[in-house]
Amino acid sequence: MTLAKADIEKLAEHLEKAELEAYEVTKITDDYPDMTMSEATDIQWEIRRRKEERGHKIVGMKMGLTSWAKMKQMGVEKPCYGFLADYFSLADGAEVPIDELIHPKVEAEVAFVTNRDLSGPKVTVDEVLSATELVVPAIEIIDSRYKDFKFDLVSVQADNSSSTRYVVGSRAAKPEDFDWSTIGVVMQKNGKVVELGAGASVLDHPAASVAMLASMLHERNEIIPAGTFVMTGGITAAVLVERGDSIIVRYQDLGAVSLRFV
Ligand code: OOG
Ligand code: MG
Repeated sequence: MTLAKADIEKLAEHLEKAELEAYEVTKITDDYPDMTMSEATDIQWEIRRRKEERGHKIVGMKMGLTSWAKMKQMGVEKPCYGFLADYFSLADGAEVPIDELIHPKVEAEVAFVTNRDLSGPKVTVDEVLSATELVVPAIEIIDSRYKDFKFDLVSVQADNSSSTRYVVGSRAAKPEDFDWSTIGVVMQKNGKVVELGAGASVLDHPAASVAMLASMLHERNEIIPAGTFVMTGGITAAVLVERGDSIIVRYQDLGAVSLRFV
C-alpha cells in the first residue's frame, strides 16, 4: 500500500488527538487493511514531529512487545517501538490522574541509558552493554488509543506503541553489576502480588531489546544516539489499573518503584 503524505498526516492527527483528549478510536487498519509497518512508522514519526513542533522534547525511546508474556497477551508476534515525550515522565510515588488516560495498564521494565551511539542491523548484547552508562528500574504506563486495547502490530506501531507515561526508580546500576537476564521483578497491586518475572523474559536479555531497537531504527537510517534513555519492554504481562489502585514493583537489589492512580 502507498499512503499519501496527506493520509499520514491525517492519521497522525487522529491518533494524537485521541491520546491528548483520552478517548478510544477504532484501529486504523480497519480502514486501511493494507497499511505496511513502514507506513505505520511514518505515522508515528509524524506524531513525534507534531509534539516537537509544539515545543515538547523527546526524552527517550521504548521497545514494546519484547516478551512472550506481552506478545501472548496482545496476540502479536513481533516487537514494536515508540518515543517518549517530556510530559510522559512521572516521579517515583506519583499520583496519576486517571482521567487523563483511557484504559491504562502498568508494566515492569528495566531501562538502559547509553553512552555511545548504537547503529546498524547487527548490534550485539555485548555491544549494548559496553555502550551502557546505567541501567534503572522503571514502570511504564501504556494506554492504547484503540478500542478495548485491541490491535495488530501495524496499528500499534502507528499509535506510538501505546506509550503514555513512565516512572524511573531512584537506584541505578552499572551494566556489569548484575546479570540482567536473571534480575527478578515482583509487581504488587493494592498489596497483592499480581505478576512476577525475570529479565530473560525480554528477548532472553533486556540488552537484546536495545539491539533490536537499533536495527529497527536502521531501517529508517536512524540510530540510537549516545545518551539515549531506552525502556526495554514489559517483563511480565501488563496489568490493568483503576482509580484508587496502588502499584509497587520491587526489583531484585534495585529497590522499588511505585505509583497510585487517583
Ligand atoms: C503495546 C506496547 C507494549 C511493552 O512493554 O511490551 C509495551 C501494548 O501492549 O499496548 O510497551
Ligand atoms: Mg512497555
